[in-house]
Amino acid sequence: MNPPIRFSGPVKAALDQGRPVVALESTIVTHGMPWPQNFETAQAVETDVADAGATPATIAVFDGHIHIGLTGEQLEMLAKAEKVMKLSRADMAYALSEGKTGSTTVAATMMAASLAGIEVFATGGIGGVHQGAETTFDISADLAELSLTGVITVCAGAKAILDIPKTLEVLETGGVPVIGYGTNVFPAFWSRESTQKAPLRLDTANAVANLWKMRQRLGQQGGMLIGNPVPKTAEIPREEMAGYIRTAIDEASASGISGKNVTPWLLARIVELTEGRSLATNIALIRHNARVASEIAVALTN
Ligand code: PSU
Ligand code: MN
Repeated sequence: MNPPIRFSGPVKAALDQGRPVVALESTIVTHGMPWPQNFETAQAVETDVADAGATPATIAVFDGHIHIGLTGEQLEMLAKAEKVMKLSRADMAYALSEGKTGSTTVAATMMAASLAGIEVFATGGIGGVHQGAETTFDISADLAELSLTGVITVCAGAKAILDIPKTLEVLETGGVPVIGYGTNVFPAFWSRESTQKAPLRLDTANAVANLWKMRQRLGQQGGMLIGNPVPKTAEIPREEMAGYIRTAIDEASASGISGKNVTPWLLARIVELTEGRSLATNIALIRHNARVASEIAVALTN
């Protein structure tokens, strides 16, 4: 294989020397949060990773090349961009062969991280099975990617805009270990708890590293999902989110929002409905995930 990858200097040095690296996605920057919080958060997350002893590798596609580790200018360009592609497995190679620029979703970031030899990845929330998927068939490619690609993905669970029980079923079918990190309950992004149990539970970064190494001893190839609940001080309780989510989903279907636009549209609408509170929660949880992912990356090098 000969993928068109450009590494930043710090990421290249860390990988060459076997030091811990944490991959970070960029769709949260282009489609997940408004300016300027998207830019400030992307920078804060990189600092969080560095403070925890790992090298941050934010991933995006520029002019037909996968960039692993971005400059401040590249990050700012993405944060201000209005028309970059939101790339997933289905269109990653198209963006590269056509020389395009795009941000990477969980699925595309996992693909790129795996090609680059990065084993740990922090995001906010994964895509999943949408409510009403039995009629829309809207199931994020993130789930298939988790079953295919060998990257540990740290998230704050699945947003309650998704059908969480069906999302967990699809992950189980795909052979993806879903770990509650310090919790018995699968987290629901803005809220610490969903109505679902976490299928498995681990309490330390070392335990996650040991599980990962055991999967490698068994020759298992896919990813693992770590569900790390949002810190208590930043959470919005489930009962309170339920109303906002219902409103946003009803409006989206009435307006005919479909395909790739569904998740960004719902996230933006929920920021409005919560008068910005959901954004503050989103920022807190991604920073928390970055710290836990860094601890896991460090544990893997021990
Ligand atoms: N969750 C968030 N913010 C985001 C996303 C998820 O809180 O920006 C993004 C991620 O990049 C995820 C993508 O991979 O949305 C899922 O999109 P879709 O549902 O279209 O697969
Ligand atoms: Mn979708």
